[in-house]
Amino acid sequence: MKQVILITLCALFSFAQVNAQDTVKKDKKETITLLVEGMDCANCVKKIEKNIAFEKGVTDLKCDLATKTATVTYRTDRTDEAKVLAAFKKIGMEAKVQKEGEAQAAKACCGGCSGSETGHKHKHNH
Ligand SMILES: [Cu+2]
Repeated sequence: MKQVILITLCALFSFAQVNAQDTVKKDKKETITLLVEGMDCANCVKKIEKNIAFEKGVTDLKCDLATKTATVTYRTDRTDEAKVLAAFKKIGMEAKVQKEGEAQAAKACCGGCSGSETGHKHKHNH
């Protein structure tokens, strides 16, 4: 009888362990496309890449200057959408989640701007 209990306990224990490992291993990733107001030249892109790419939980980042969008991939167990948006705010940029099919008409304030800051004024300081 004692042995049966021991085996049962053993089975239960290993089952619990497998379960625990499963939750640790899970790394769910989410990719969101953000429309970033104020991302209007190469300097802005650099600024985003330097800051957002190193945010906790962010695993991938792609900026598209032409559409003013940033595609961010993050681990859902480390961060969330609100935190990613807050990170943009921290560097002085307003980001909005862009829903699928809501493609934004590309409209750069200064087409061809290389970030030299000559000849035009940005709304923000780099
Ligand atoms: Cu700029």
